[in-house]
Amino acid sequence: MNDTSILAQDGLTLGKPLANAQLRLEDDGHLCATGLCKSEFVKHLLEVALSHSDQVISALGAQPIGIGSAAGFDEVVQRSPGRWDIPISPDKFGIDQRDLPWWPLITAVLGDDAKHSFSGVVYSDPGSPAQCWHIDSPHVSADHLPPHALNVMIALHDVPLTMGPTELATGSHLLTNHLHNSSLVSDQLVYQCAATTPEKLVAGTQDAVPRTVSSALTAGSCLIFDDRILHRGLGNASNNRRSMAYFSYRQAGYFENTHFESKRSIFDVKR
Ligand SMILES: O=C(O)CCC(=O)C(=O)O
Repeated sequence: MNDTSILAQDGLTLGKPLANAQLRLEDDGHLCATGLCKSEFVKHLLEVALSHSDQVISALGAQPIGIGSAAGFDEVVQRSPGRWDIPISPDKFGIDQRDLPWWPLITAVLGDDAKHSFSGVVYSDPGSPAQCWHIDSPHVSADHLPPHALNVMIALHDVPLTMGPTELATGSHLLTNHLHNSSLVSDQLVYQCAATTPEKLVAGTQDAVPRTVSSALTAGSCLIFDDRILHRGLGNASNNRRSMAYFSYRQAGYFENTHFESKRSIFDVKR
């Protein structure tokens, strides 16, 4: 899969779209790059994601698994009921990250020495509920800094609203700073907590409640967002599994890991 010609439409590699994307990330904290990935590439990602997920879920078998990063395994985390996060490395996906269509944006924002931190597939079962609002990692300074981490979520098939795309609170990356706003608690922002809502971010201030957006996605479209933005996966009311691949990146000097905290493997009990 090192043939770059099948990876991307021109999208973010050209001057103006890249600059626009950077501005969107700064102001809104997210953007949707419609149809960024070519269909052969999406098909390849979906095949790897489905076959790897089947292996992991079958190896998990009847072992109990809770909700959240600390209650999961190295190979699988249940992010919310029926929403499964299965890490898959770029090697396993068979790709070189420098060839990926969003890489120019990642380096423009996080620096030329940006690092890959995680990748995989997050899929939601039919009937699974919406998540609680959350951020993926907390701010690191009371002053607003550029993002320390970015996520790219790729629709591996068309995702209509009934299938529950990701919902984002526009501009909320500017409002989730618990080091600046003492009414916010870092753990309540990162770990899904029903009390964390877009309204809560502006309670007692003159700021407007951030506008929430979720839209149907076509296969190959990418949601790219700041790790600090308030977001959630919506409920899957369809009869089909919803699969999104993801690639997460960090600044070279940023090491926190609230994403995969468990230190056990699904294979431990079988050894
Ligand atoms: O499933 C989604 O759309 C988002 C998942 C997510 O934000 C998470 O599990 O942290």
